[in-house]
Amino acid sequence: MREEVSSAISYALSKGFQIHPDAFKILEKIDVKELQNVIKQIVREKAKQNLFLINQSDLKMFIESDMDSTTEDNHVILFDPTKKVTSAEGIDGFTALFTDRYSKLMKIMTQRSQSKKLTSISNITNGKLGEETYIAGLLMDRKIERDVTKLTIDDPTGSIEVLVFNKETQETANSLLMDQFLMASIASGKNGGFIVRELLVPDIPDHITNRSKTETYAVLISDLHVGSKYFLEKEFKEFVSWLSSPDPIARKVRFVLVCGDIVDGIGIFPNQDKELLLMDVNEQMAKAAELLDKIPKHIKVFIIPGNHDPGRRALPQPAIPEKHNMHLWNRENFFMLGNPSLLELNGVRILMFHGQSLDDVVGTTPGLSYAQPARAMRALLRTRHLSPIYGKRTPIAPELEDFMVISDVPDIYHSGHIHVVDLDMYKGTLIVNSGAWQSQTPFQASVGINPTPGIAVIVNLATMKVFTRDFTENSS
Ligand code: D5M
Ligand code: FE
Ligand code: ZN
Repeated sequence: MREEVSSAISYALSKGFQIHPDAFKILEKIDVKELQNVIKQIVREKAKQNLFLINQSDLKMFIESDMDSTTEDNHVILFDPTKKVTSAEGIDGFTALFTDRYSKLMKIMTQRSQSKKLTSISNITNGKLGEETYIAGLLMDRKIERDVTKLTIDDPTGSIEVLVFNKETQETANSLLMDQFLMASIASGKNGGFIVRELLVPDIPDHITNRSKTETYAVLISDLHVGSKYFLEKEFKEFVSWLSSPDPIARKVRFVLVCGDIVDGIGIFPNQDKELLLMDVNEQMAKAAELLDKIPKHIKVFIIPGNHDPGRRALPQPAIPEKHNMHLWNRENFFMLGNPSLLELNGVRILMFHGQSLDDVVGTTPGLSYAQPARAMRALLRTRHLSPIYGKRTPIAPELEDFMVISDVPDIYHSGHIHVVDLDMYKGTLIVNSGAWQSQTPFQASVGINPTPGIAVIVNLATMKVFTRDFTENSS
């Protein structure tokens, strides 16, 4: 008998278990590297049920060839910025970025009937204002005064200031995000100036969600922060071992999506070292790899970076560079992608974006808070852009193309960063903020952020039914 097999058996016996003779034959077939883990899982699960015999059926599901082959696990990477980022320098770069943002969003807007009445801003400022005229551009400035909101809108031909008096339209105007695309119908005011009659944002259309043909589950997580004193290692290990457990849902998981902040990083904020357990980013990455490595091979793992991970900080971010995490890059079932990325899993389109810009959305929009990140994500979906606000907290690279425009409507829109699990369904798109595996840090306490760590979000891709599983001690 192989050494690994006998040590796994000894473990089970030491916990008071018996092993059915038929089970022995199967033990030999289980991947040696996973055997110890498999036995520990079974022991734990069965002990909970007061059953102390390991039989054939307990082990069968761990043999690769016995995996339910009807559970499809097709994936297509539709967009990954890693090889596309170039970063032109200086003003020229930002001009190109904003011009591309305008034209990509204009293309989306032309699907609206009102777009037939569009005219360029230079036409208006030159005095050619018809009966019903629409303009479209990016919101460059907003002044909210007592009974008027003033918007400055730019298109490639010029810039215009327009006035909003109508109370309802003012509400829309006041909730717009800076630098976002919008369309406005305008008329001449009696005392001069241009009065807004209607404001339109790109938004997503109501749509029927794509579904997987088989009952396949995707698990959405983010913000591990490995290396931080506050990383919940025990809970995360519980989660990873659940993936190879006999739980019937776990048996149908084929995808794990990790939405950034894998490690805590070094020098991300002042005095961070006081909160670190591992002081070297490569040590942090190695530790993360060691933990993630225990995810069984039949599960595909997609990883994007966040603002704490090594590599470029400005958006869009290329994948975490290979030199920091050889182990993850070298595994066949691991996919290291950039931020944002778009995937298709069994036909279901999933947009992954760490969510850095949510700080700016929450910070500049009245009524939004860190307690409900899905509402801030909904606001971004309506702008059809992942990070419109320029010049606040979120660093944006001067790319020649704006990769942050949401051109394709996703079935699932997944972010993290806020460390609070929150779910929402908007016009057929499932919005998921997948929380964190780091408990509240002193900084978060000081700004009143109450994280909900240790929870995984699980989606049945066949039905779009979504639920959470809590891996913290006081649960279950
Ligand atoms: O972000 C963790 C949480 O902390 C998330 O809710 C955003 C919030 N955060 C991050 N930086 C700031 C600043 N500078 N002010 C206010 N709130 C912030 P993480 O990316 O994991 O550090
Ligand atoms: Fe984070
Ligand atoms: Zn973050």
